[in-house]
Amino acid sequence: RNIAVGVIGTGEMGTRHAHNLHRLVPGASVAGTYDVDRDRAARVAAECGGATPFGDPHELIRDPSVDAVLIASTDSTHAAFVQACLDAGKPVMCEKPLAQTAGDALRLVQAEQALGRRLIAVGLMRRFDPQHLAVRRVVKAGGIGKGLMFKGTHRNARVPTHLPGQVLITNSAVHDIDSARWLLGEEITEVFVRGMRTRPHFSRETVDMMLLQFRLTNGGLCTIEVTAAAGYGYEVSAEVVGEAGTVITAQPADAVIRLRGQIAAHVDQIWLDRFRQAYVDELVGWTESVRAGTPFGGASAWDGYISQVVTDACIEALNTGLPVAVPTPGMPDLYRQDTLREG
Ligand code: ISE
Repeated sequence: RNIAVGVIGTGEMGTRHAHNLHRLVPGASVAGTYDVDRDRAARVAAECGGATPFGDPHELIRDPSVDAVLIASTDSTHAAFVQACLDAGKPVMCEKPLAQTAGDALRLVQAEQALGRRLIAVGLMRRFDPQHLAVRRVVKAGGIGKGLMFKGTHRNARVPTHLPGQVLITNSAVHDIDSARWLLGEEITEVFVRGMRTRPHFSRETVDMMLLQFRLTNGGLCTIEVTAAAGYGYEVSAEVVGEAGTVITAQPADAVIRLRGQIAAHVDQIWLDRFRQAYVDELVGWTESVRAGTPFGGASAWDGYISQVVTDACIEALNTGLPVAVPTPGMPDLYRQDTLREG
């Protein structure tokens, strides 16, 4: 059965998802698009086999030609669109973050529980990245012994002149928070965050470089660097330090050049390139789960909610300068199926 997807938000990310659904995901198609910029929505619809451009996102969600919905609009609009999909009883893939606060994310988890069906998938695509999956496999197999520490780096090339610290946390660090939980299989119990503005011409509220430190349920530790203005390129790494050894994501460059006393390799400039394959695999996994009526193998609404609980605590830690305890609510039965995709 073909899965016809309605795409809400056709900026850079939504356009990529639409193109992937149309060109690279077997058994999927784009049924319709919506964007605040109508021309952009119409252009993407035309590029995706003559899909219908909608003037109203709620009409798109309710339209009988739409089997499932993908949300890639502005972060602050996510939660309301996800709720509308639940109201319509339609599966939804929501780009991260699921909501802006833990309270809003919890309402979605509760609504999903009331339905008794897992309709929400969250686009934390690193769970589908081949390098991250390879690290996860090594940790799971127990080869490096008990996982003790997660070390992450997350660098963005583009230099923003206005980037409030809380946006760096909810929009960027949310990925590293998810990686730490997913790779170690532990919850975060305490956070400590320090940030800085790296250039004097950035706006006063900008915090474009951050160090986040966490404690985990098993007593383990995490240390994460998030940089928004790295300049040289886009790079993410995830390392697990175990009792007996360590494992880190390989850098995915195609070739390493040795020349004139230097070793050189290509560095991607943006996440759409670095995670090209992960975005495709994520949608393959999602549309397969929609077709089969089985839970998505990536991040669930529960994962989206817990990452929001942690980002709330990180924002408080950044603003107060103090360590902040993070609640670890018990996972409801609905989310108990094994959501770990072993690749
Ligand atoms: C962006 O929204 C993403 O999701 C990227 O994966 C992340 O690396 C970047 O920092 C975010 O701004």
